[in-house]
Amino acid sequence: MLPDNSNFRSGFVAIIGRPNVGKSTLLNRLVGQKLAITSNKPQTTRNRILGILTGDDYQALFVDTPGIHAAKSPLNRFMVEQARSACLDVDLILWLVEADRPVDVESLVPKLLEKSRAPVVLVINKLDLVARERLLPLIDAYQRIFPFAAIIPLSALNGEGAGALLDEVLGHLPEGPLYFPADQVTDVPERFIVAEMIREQILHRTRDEVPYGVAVLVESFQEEQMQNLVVIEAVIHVERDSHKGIIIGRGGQMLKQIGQAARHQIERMLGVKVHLQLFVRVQKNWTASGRLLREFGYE
Ligand SMILES: Nc1nc2c(ncn2[C@@H]2O[C@H](COP(=O)(O)OP(=O)(O)OP(=O)(O)O)[C@@H](O)[C@H]2O)c(=O)[nH]1
Ligand SMILES: [Mg+2]
Repeated sequence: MLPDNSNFRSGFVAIIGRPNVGKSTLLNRLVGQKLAITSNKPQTTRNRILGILTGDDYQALFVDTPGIHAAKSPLNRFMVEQARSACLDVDLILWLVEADRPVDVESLVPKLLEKSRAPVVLVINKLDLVARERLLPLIDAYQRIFPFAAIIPLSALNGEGAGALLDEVLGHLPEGPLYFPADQVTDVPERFIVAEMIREQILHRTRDEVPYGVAVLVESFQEEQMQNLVVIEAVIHVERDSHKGIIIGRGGQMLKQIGQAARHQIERMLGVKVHLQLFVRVQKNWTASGRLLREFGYE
């Protein structure tokens, strides 16, 4: 007999908010696996990233997005457009804000929310950073600016409150099909996550304008099944000669550290040994070049 699927619920849930509020940390927490890279620098995420959570009677499709900000460069405009378009045609929007920041009256987010028909849950993240008594006035202030379906404080970092958010999300999913096989966690290719894991290590180790001018492309990905090994070659593209010097470091030390740390992450994800070779190339002003943006996957 076929299982009775009439009560199966599924739907898309966009995670939006300003840069650095913890959207990608939340996506990884909800899915229970590292799909999106995170860092303490704003504008870490550049693309939409789907995270799939499947239960016995539901499939929630979470969409992590780049932080919404006043974008000037073509790369930044691409990023904000990714977030904007993610809010269309979803069943629910999670607007993430930080518990340790005042209500941002200048925020571009409410304007975006007004255009969407989906209900909005306000998620007040980084609960671990504030005393409880600071929460009530914040909730009160947010309630004045938008009619939220719910307001949920949590810590994406330590997981406190994540269960309550999941319950709330499931309550908003309409009846729907299993969109993806139950064991699939994302729709982005492994190659993309590999490139992102390399970029993440650069974000963690560089500062000023260097991390913002980095793009990573995996040029080759060869599985050597006999040896249970994957051989990966990737190119780190930078905007200036001086940035190339910083990323390579004295005697190649910086590049070596980036490669080692990224390799550990990639091995964890793939479950096999990885041989990772990194190259650094200068592409002057690629963040403003339509052709290079397309080539690097930002179109
Ligand atoms: N203390 C604390 N830090 C958090 C929490 N959630 C995220 N962070 C930190 O906040 C920083 C930003 O997290 P991300 O998940 O990269 O933020 P994001 O919103 O995806 O940022 P963009 O991709 O740049 O828009 C990282 O240093 C995280 O470790 C939390 O609940 N508590
Ligand atoms: Mg992010």
